[in-house]
Amino acid sequence: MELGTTLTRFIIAQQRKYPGASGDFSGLLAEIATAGKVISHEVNKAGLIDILGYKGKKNIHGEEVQKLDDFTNKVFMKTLSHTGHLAGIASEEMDDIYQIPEEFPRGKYVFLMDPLDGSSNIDVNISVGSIFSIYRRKSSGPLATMADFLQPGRNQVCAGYLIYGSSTMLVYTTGHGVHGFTLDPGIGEFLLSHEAIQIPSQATIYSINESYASEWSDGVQQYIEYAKKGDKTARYVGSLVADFHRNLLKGGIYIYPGDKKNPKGKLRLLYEAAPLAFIAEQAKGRASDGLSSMMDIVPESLHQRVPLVIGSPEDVIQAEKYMSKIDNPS
Ligand code: AHM
Ligand code: MG
Repeated sequence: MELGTTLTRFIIAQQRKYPGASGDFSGLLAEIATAGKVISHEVNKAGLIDILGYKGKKNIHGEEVQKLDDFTNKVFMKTLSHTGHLAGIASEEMDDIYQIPEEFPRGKYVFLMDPLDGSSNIDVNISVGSIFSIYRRKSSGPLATMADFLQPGRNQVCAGYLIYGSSTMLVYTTGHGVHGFTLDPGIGEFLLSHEAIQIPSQATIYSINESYASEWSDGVQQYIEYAKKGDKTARYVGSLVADFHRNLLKGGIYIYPGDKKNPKGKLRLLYEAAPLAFIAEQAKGRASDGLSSMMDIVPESLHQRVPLVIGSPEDVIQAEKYMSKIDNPS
């Protein structure tokens, strides 16, 4: 479609193009976009938090100021609860499943999110993001069940992220390619800026926190040595959405491995790894935990952590070879 097309128009056109596609997403994506605008507006004022007050303090208007993690979580909950499309929500910021309140109709999907990924970077004006994932629920009773949420990434019907950077972008997939929209702050609309994104099959960037190198497995250590001896160069923001987004557009590999101290790594399967894996695969990239496809891992618990290797397919395959041959010889 023509660049500059609004998100709403694009979604309607996609629905017409794929007749089986559920119209439910129009409503949901529109509300996700609204939440993104509200959060973007708030994140852009982050430098004023000291001036306006921290959590527990009152701002100049005498209102309680929330931490941005809390704030973003609440924005999504409030914006999405009433849509009629969801039965429940799970979030990195909440211990348990949130059931859509009785006052609203309950729908056939569940929503999972990391409402503000990389939030430790916010004070120093580094890009942060929100990651989301949607599954069709398994159960049919009035309440969402844990089984509705503990589904392999392969079952996702939609995944995406918002990145609050030099501009705010919404990038999403419903299984028909990956599309990116940039917020035009002048008119308050997300406009199509990146249609059918495809990640380069191989690239020069590797992204990993090298300060943990002494804790890495031999396979990861040797892959990074190999990468450095070749033509690769390091780029690591320390904000997953920012690192992933750069690598998606320019090509590259992002690794957050398990290590001796934390065998499962740091990142969460359901809120971070699975949704980004869906996007990566739809952009012709690849994602795994080093051994198995990320999309096929069946979650055992809501906040489960998982090692993540994601990005340009040839680079990911190369890293997997090191990790499987050296760390798991059989
Ligand atoms: P968060 O969800 O608590 O923000 O943690 C996830 C973040 C990612 O954005 C980032 O890639 C990673 O933590 C950085 O971790 P580290 O400082 O260990 O490299
Ligand atoms: Mg996170």
